[in-house]
Amino acid sequence: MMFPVPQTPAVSVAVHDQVALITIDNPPVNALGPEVVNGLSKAIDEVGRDPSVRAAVIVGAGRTFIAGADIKGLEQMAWGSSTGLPEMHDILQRMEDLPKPLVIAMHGTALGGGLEVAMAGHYRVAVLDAQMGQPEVNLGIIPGAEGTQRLPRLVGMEKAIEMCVSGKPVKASDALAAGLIDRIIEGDLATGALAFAREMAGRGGPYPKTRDRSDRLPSRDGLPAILAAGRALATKTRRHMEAPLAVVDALEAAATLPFDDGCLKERDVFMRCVNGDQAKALIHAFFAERGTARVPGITKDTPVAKVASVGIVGAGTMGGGIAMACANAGMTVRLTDATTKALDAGMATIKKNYDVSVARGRFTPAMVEERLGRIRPQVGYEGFGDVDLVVEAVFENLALKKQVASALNDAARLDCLLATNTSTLNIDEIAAAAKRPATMLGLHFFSPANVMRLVEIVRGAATSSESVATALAVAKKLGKVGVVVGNCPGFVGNRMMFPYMYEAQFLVEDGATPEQVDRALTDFGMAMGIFAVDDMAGVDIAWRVRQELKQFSEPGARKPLVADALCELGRFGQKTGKGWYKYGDDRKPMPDPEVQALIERVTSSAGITRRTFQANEIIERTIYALINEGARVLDEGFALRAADIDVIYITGYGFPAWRGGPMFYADRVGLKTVYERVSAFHREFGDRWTPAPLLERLAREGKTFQAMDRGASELAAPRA
Ligand code: 3H9
Repeated sequence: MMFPVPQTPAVSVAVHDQVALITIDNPPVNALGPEVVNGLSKAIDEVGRDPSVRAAVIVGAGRTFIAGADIKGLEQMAWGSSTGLPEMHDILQRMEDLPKPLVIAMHGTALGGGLEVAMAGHYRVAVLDAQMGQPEVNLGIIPGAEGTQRLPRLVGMEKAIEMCVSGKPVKASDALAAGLIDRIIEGDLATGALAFAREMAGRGGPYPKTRDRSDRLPSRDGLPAILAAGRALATKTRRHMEAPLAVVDALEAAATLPFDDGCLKERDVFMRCVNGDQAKALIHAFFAERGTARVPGITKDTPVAKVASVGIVGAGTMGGGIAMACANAGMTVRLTDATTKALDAGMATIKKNYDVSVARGRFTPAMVEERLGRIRPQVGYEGFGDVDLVVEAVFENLALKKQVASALNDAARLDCLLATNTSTLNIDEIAAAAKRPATMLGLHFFSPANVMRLVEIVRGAATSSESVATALAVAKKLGKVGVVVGNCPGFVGNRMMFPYMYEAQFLVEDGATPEQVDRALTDFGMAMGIFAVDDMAGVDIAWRVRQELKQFSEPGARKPLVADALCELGRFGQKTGKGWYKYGDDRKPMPDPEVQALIERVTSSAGITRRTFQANEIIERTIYALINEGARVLDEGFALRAADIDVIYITGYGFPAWRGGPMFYADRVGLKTVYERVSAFHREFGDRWTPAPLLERLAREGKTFQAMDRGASELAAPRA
């Protein structure tokens, strides 16, 4: 992604009644690229030199104040193709040293380098819906423009640690309470900020320099406990990540070193982080997520239908979660189910989930009331002729889904987008029943649908570009990431999940324990181990699918024996209190000796020789199985880019973002190494490990998935 060459200067100065208004205009988000930095530097000089100017205000044009350093520049630094970011120390110091008041006026999101610029002003004002934060840790780096030295001076060390470790922005009202900003401006921001600047000039100097402050810094005695709590927070909440711990080292310097030395310390930590593997992976994940919106055949001119109202068919777990996601995004929802009983149960679950959000402080009771007010439970399709989108979320059964699709022919408007929430079924067969295939697609939400960010947008054979563009817009409106995928069994995520899950099960049959495999995976960074996931999803789901799959009926194909034995015992996972693990009231998985005995019994009667496994072998067998299938999906054209697969696995399957997703991870390991291990497993275990042709080709040519993405392909023809 390149920023367009600006038609107007990136930074301009206009004087209004003796107050200079410095405007930063670098679309889309006023990132601190070289033109902005140079322009800002010149503007500060100009304001300083002009005796007729009594004060100055800095604002951002367009949708936001500065949203941070240009992440493209950071990416180049991370990969060693650029030596550094623009030098900010001198500019920030000149801003603070201005003999006239400098007011920073913020709207939108003042993030990273944007907030760092703001903290070098004498005063900060913002509109009520502005947000400010230091999100650098989410990119694997730390603030690099003195933010770790100024932020604790303004808001105190504890708050600064919380903001820098979490990377989460604060709202203007919180920023005011914390001392980060001085005033909230109602009405026009620039007008209010100019008036505020005049007021401050009227009061006379000297004007407060953040770097000279120490009143909010902790005492030497109090510091160790605050830092220890900060490091504990980083270890607990940002597991395996280096930057959240590193940022505490830089923040510590604010309280122990003079300002300039603290800045040098920050620079050292910043350079260490930006040159590390995690920054490369997280920056890749950032652009990969935004890249999902680039779909062949969809341009800025592709018409996007307005979606303000939604009909949802099925008030079960998925339908209820989707209803909450839509209501949270301000849409009105008609939620229907076959019986009043099912509807009541669905609404009761929705209310219970909202109560949890209130208990956790995420929503106020008034917010919940408003959201609940948008969901109208009903039996039947009354009013479905008025909705803009229908999401069918009935039980995963093709005949039932076709029956609903056919009923929607009469109930929904012809231009209404029809979506089926399926995780495995053929979209085209369902679309044929709806008889309007151009406006029909799959929206594969992940459970809980009101929380999980991923939505696979499944494009059928006849789905129109307008429908896909509308689905992408809906995903964005819901605060989710929509990834367009092709129509193959399991689509992208679940299709890759099967070989990964089965390999884990074979490892257990070959001698590992479920807890050992899960531990290896969570140590690798997966949010959950695969056996804990299987227990949560229901061990019986794959059992039922497996009974239909051709793969296991082929002679010689290895069948997961223990999983079948568990299901035959009714150990379906969390819902039955027992699966691969046993569960108490707290739903925490506990190893179960009965499972161990079962594994030994089943494998011994099958004549399997068991042995011990090390964590690295567990990771290779599970994660390489995922990668090999990913390469196949990509080669067959069911995913547009390797990066899309990375986004799917990071946002939907708990793959660690700091490893960049499975395909990026494979690139980092080296595709030749991955291919050689896959080939060795193929020789040892047979056909299920047949190397994907794409993996073989890229390994032979010494290429990467990332390089391949640069010449992105079209989606494959959907399955017949
Ligand atoms: C930093 O500041 C380090 C400093 O300490 C060091 C200073 C020296 N750079 O997300 P969207 C692009 S680290 C380059 O879809 P939204 C984005 O790729 C930085 N590009 O919009 C997309 O391009 P395209 C700390 C950027 O409204 C377009 O803008 N800052 C940057 O949903 C729209 O983005 C951050 O980490 C950037 N900084 O959300 C903030 N930001 O259309 C990162 C965005 O071609 N950014 N783009 O695909 C965000 O969190 C969101 O983009 C934001 C807007 C909330 C700003």
